Amino acid sequence: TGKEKWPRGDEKVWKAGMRSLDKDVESITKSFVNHVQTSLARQAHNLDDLGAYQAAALSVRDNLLVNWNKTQLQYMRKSPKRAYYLSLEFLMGRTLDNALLNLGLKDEYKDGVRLLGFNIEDILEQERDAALGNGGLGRLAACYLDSSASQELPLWGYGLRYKYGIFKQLISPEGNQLEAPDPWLEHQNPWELPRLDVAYEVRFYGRAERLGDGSGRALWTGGQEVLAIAYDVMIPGYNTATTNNLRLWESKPKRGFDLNSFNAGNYEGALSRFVVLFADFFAYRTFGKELRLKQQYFWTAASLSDILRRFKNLNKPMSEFPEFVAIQLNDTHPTLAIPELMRILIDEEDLHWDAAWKIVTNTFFYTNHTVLPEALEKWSVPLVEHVLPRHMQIIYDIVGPIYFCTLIILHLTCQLDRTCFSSKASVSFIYARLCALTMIKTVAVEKKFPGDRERLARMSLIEEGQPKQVRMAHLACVGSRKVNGVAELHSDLVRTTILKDFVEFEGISKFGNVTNGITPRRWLDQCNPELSALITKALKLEKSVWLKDLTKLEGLLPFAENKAFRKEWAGIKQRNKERLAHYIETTLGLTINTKALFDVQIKRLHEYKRQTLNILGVIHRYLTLKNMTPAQRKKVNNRVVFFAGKAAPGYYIAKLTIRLIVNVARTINADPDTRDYLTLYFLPDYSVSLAEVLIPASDISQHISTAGTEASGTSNMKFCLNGGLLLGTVDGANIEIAEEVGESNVFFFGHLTPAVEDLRYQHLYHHIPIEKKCPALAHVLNQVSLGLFGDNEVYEPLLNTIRQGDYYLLSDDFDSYIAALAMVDEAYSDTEEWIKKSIRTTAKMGKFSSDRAINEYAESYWNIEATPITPHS
Ligand code: T68
Repeated sequence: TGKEKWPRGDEKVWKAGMRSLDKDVESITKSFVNHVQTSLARQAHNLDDLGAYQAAALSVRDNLLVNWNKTQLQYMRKSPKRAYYLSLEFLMGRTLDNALLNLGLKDEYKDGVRLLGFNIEDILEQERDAALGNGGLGRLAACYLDSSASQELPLWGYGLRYKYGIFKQLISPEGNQLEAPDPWLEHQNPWELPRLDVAYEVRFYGRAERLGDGSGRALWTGGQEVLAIAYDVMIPGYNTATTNNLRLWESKPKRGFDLNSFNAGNYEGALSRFVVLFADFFAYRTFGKELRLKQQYFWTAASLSDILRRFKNLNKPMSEFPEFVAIQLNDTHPTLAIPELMRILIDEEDLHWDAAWKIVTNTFFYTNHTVLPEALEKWSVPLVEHVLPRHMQIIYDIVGPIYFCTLIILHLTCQLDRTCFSSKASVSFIYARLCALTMIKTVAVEKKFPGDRERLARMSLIEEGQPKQVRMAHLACVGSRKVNGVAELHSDLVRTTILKDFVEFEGISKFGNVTNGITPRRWLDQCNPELSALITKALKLEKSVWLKDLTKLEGLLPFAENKAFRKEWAGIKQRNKERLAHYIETTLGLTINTKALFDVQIKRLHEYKRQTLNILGVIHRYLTLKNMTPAQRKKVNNRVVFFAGKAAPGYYIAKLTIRLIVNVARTINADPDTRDYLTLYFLPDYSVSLAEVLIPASDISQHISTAGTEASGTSNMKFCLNGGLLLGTVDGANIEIAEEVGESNVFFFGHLTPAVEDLRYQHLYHHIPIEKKCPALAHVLNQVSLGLFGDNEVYEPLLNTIRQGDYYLLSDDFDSYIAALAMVDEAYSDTEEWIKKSIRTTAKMGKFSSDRAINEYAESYWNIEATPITPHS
């Protein structure tokens, strides 16, 4: 407001000393050289590209910090309701180019570094990807950060500062995936700001004792305490001063550590093991489940402490917490935040259970990212009890009455298990609440559905078994204000399958949908600058206008009819193919035929994503080509097939699929009969940066999951935004993309979701041998079995997943898949028509901007508002 008292010293002297934003080449080169001299202690004669990257990054960071400070100060002064995005993964990729774009300083830096003897492209190439995630879920979080800052929304991200990103993927000569660590912080990370002053204590293990006064409060003592230290990453909005924050936690041993609680021999090992955090499932194998649980708690507890501290600065009563705070749970990974907030409110803030529960259930929002049963998170009760004894009590207090009711109904009341209810006080507390009918309406469940025992068991937060397990999706659901899936079909499946009972009980209005989105800044303007420039020229709009309102792309539709425009459009696709070919040539030494249709499937390796269907389709094409005369072959479209993606290190079948792809590639790329018409590449070590080169070069991309298994997919959106067409199943966001761009511009195939259950049943109980059911596929499988691609017998376990059981329905969809590929060939032969399809596709992708998605969350979920940052604060 400018009216507040200056905090200390002479305001004028302070203000004179403040840095302002760089705006011209001169101030940029000055800042660059200053950083070379002081931050890097180097000089012009010993500065290489890496050093130049560091200097450029540091000077850009200074600019980001100017806006970051302004933003945080204004948030503090205006105290708007804020949203917090809790995600265990943020797949940010590279930062420098995005920061330059968002600050509007790309040209100035390009010119500046040229004056100093560097090329901006070479400098940008020096940056390592920040790969703190596995796939779509982590990249979505990164897109949402970009969009929330660009839409001027007060949103912070909270995550973990892993010392290692997802493993680096190497491919052995036999075609096996090997995993190497990714120590991404090896060189200094200029994009983070250590906040050594922001630290919280987090406790594990120990004892939790109820106070026994019927209040439900408890004392949690002993165990191990570690410190969470904050590292802040600046998140600049595009074309706005808003610069939000991503706070990542690092763990540090607490001084004055309780040595008694520790086996001295284990001290070193146990501590350093906790400090080393991994992004991927690798962690399970190396460090075990306990580490993952500790990571989840460490991160949620530190984040909640931080959020509460900020709320307390407002001097508002605790009951108003949900009016100032919305917390989004990115999948179930941060679900421990629910019992943790209950613990803080009850044990530390002295609130009654009901008041605390009301706050909690008005604060949290839960996004589900999968309905695959095997992917739903569950934690063993004994493990949670060991690591987080107080939280286990609270979970039982949430579920207790459900559990009691179930037991009462089943006449098993006497079999109360000591491990569940460790003291008399616990039992009496739960019983008191049961009698008061104030628990999560469990008695009401019984009232509403009298005698429906199966329903009670299904809805319980605790799954019976050896050991018992906490169902995190149920906990996230009952503890949240709203729940959503990530595409229309997926949200429907959430409502009708995994959370059906909760929908019937709590009402449908709690269960919504927010279809995923992608940021057009990174996924069009940055990765495809030529196309972006052409669009700007055609639309006759400022780039900043359509990049922030992507529905403006519709203005491209008439240009599909313009021959000169189509030529420009196709020329850009061609140059993007050459750029990709150049990249592959320089990194892998392979020569790519750029006069071919580029067919791309890039995503995590998983059976449900059916990379196997794709590679079997490639083999089918190869066998067909082999059977043709040279004259016949000449009529066939040339095709280059690209795969990229990582398999979880312990996922045997997925790794075998990689091996098959690599060895099929070896054989067919060397075959003089066919290699002019069909080649195949597995590009190792898929990353955000590799995606940025691949996506703009693709003609067709494959999104071919078994119907009902891919929640949304987001790369499908990226390809279509860049004028690539989609070959896919009627699944996830493919459906909504087709609704937008028109079915005539999408190549759909395969069975639909409602058929899947029956088809699986048939495989199990009315098995038809594959030779009879799908001879074309049987032939392909036989050729692999016979050793056409070497490795006799090695692939049998993979092939047998199809021959027996065929859970992902490859034999049901193979024929229609091959037919769809043929339709692609036919369509591609009509070049002009193909380019029209490409233009129309891009034109209709406006819906899939993550700006749209984040605004839906802001309005319909979090109830937060844009808070523009005014220049003079
Ligand atoms: C993906 N999920 C969905 N999970 O598969 C994809 N899981 O359809 C969707 O588009 C995307 O989320 C965004 O909504 C994931 O990426 C994980 O990466 C993951 C990580 C750890 C544990 C479980």
